[in-house]
Amino acid sequence: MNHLLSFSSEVQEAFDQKRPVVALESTIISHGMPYPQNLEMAKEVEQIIRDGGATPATIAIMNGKIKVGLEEDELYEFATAEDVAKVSRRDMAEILATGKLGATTVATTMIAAHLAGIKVFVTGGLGGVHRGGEDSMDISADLEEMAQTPVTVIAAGCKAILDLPRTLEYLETKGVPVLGYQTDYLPAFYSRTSEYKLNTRVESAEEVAAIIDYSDQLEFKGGILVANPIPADKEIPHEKIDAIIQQALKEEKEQGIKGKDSTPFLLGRIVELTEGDSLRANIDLVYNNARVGTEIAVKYNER
Ligand code: PSU
Ligand code: MN
Repeated sequence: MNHLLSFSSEVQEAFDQKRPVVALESTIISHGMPYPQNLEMAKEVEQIIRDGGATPATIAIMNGKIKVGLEEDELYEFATAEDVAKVSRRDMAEILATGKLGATTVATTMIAAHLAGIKVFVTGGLGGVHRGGEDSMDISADLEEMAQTPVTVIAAGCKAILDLPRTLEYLETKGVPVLGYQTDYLPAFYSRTSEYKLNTRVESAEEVAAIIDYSDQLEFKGGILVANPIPADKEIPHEKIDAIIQQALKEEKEQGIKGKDSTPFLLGRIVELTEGDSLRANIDLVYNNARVGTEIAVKYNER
């Protein structure tokens, strides 16, 4: 094992007993949701994974180590501390070297999961090509990570703040399978569906586990995206959320917000503009992804 990794006792025990482990990210806690809902979400998502028969491993950077599995007081720290860095691939070595607190994005959670030998990772939404990305070149490092790190990510598609068709094109170019989980269309995070048709539809966790297994056998270095729609009774209809997203994007432009601050700003504004409805939907879709991701991890572990 890589010496930078530090396992919680729960995760260590799961590894020792060869039981399935599911990775979780920490940027969603520190930068994706407000306190106290972020802490409640972080604890509940772990419990859903345990209830499904796997072990949760929330990943974060502390004191020059990559923590794989956080204790409850550490979850609290990441949910409340003001000075937590948002750590993507670019930042990872620096934050380890300086011993700062770092919340891992999809990209760095994948890197850590791969070092630890964890194959399945549950989150909310994947980063992607930002709207206007053809000029700004703002393309999340998450996409490049999907191209080069063999971890399966369960997400509710990509946030509608992004350019969905360009994000799909990017993933296709990089050879990343996008599996619609019981859907033919790319889910649009807060809404169940978008107009963008996917190449592959899967019906069950077994099917996903088989695809991961064959990807391993091919020695592919890239990951797999499982696009799992938000439950019907929890979604925010397109018509409603689209206008709010436009408003948030307009304010972002006016305030000159760019780079790594873009995603947290937009998410936060959308929560305010929907008076918390988007936060509720965001939490519900994470729970739904945790149920599906746990089943996938269990089935993969049985192979
Ligand atoms: N989607 C969410 N909440 C989040 C993020 C995405 O619903 O908090 C975070 C993830 O950690 C993702 C990151 O990896 O935003 C992408 O940021 P950027 O676009 O700067 O790469
Ligand atoms: Mn970016």
